[in-house]
Amino acid sequence: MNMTEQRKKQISKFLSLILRHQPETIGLKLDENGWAVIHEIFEKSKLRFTFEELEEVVVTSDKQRFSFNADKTKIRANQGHSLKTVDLNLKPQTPPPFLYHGTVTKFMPAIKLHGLKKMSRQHVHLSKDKDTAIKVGSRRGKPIILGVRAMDMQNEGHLFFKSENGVWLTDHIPLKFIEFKPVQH
Ligand code: HQG
Repeated sequence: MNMTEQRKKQISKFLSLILRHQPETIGLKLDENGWAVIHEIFEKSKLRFTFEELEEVVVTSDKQRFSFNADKTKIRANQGHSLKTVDLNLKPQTPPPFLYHGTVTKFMPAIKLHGLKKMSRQHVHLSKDKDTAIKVGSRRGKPIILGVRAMDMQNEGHLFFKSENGVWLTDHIPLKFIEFKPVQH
C-alpha cells in the first residue's frame, strides 16, 4: 500500500490518544488489559481509515507501538499508557545491568532531587541502547542521557518489565541508581 508518512503519523497519533490516554474522546471502552475492538474504533471514530491502513500503521510503526490479537479483531498499545485502569499483564523480567533514559535540562533539578518519576504514565521508560534514549530526549530539545544501574536496582527488590516492543519499564528510579555522566557500557 502507498500511504504517505503524514497519513501514517496522523493515524498513529490518533491510536496513541485513544489506546493510551483518552478512549472516552470517541466513547470507546478498553478492556482491563488495554484491548479495543477494532470494529468499534471504526464505528466511533470521526477520523476515517480502512483496516488495510490500520494494518500498515501497525506493521511499519518505527517503534512497534501497537499489537493485534491473534485474529486481528482487537488492538492495543504496547506501552506508554497514562490510563491507570489498563494492566498489560507484563511479567517481571531481569534487566540488563545498565539501561538508559533520555531527558532534557529543564527536568534535571527535579530529577536530581527525586530521581526518575513516571510522571503521567504508568512507568518510567528506559531503553537498552543509548541511541533510543537520544531519540526520546530529542522530542523535547537537546537530549541529556542518564544511565540507570538496573541490575543493582533489581537486586534491591525493584521490579522491571519489558513491553512487547522492547521498552524497559519500572515504577521509580531512586537517585542512587542514576549515573548522571554515563559512560558507554
Ligand atoms: C521527565 C515516547 C521532573 C522524564 C518515547 C521525561 C518513550 C521528570 C518526562 C515514551 C522526573 C516524562 C516515554 C522528575 C522524569 N521531575 N521530570 N522527577 N522524572 N521526568 O513522555 O520517557 O513515541 O511521560 O525525563 O519514545 O519522555 O509516544 O516519558 O522527559 O518511549 O511511542 O518527565 O514515549 O514513545 O515524559 O517518553 P514522558 P518519556 P512514543
